[in-house]
Amino acid sequence: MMTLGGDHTIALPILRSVAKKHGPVALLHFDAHLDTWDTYFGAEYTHGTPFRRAVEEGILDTEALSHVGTRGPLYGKQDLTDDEKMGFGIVTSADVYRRGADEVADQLRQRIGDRPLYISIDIDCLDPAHAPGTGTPEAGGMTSRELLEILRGLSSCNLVSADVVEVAPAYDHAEITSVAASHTAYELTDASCPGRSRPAAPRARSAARSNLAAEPAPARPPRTRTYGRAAAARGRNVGTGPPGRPGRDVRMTHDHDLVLRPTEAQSAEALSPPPGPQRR
Ligand SMILES: [Mn+2]
Repeated sequence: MMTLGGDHTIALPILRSVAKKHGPVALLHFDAHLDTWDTYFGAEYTHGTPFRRAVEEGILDTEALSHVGTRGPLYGKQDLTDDEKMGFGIVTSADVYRRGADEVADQLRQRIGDRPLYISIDIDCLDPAHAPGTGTPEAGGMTSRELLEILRGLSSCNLVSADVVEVAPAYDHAEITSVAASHTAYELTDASCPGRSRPAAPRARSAARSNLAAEPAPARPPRTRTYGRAAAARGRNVGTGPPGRPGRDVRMTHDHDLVLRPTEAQSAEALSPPPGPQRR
């Protein structure tokens, strides 16, 4: 079952229903915020508190709770310590950027194992560049590419139910948020298809990538071009510099690695102060 929100409050009654069928479930919570606050503006049941209520009600498996994309402001001093006590692990949006979607998905899969899994996606996990139409946008978020790739990397998990929430069309522009949310919902639908299995895909992709890094491609004579000095200074290819003038070796390998190396003359020039107008 997948639910489209609506604000994040709806996750709580949905989790109650899911737990009636599957027992306490693993939770993967994509969000800029923790949503484990005790109260929000004095209220117990709000879009900032559903997962604390769920832990209190015993409907979550506290061995497998994770936030992904976290970066938002805290509501109180105890927020992080309370959250940790409840059993949550945190993958910040900066972690996703630094470690990459495949590695994050691998670690989440290990944490989740074969437990029944609920995925709750607050669209504000994305950067406002990818999801401006939401109630509490926070800068520095994940890209839609990172979110979709992590979800694809979780396709072997036992996903039993999911939601996509906090899309606010009134704040959207050019359907940017709706496009991100609909593609996210599509990936979740695909991931929850019974009998569908792509367990090895993310690992295979990682392996292929590391193989490329470990074993260099077969040697091929690199094409070498010398560019004009002015072009090199601007980093643009506007033609070949005349012989004898300081230039820059540009080696373009077949897999499009571009390696810029200054010539000896340029290196020497860089060490001496640049000629410029005399100061008075
Ligand atoms: Mn939320």
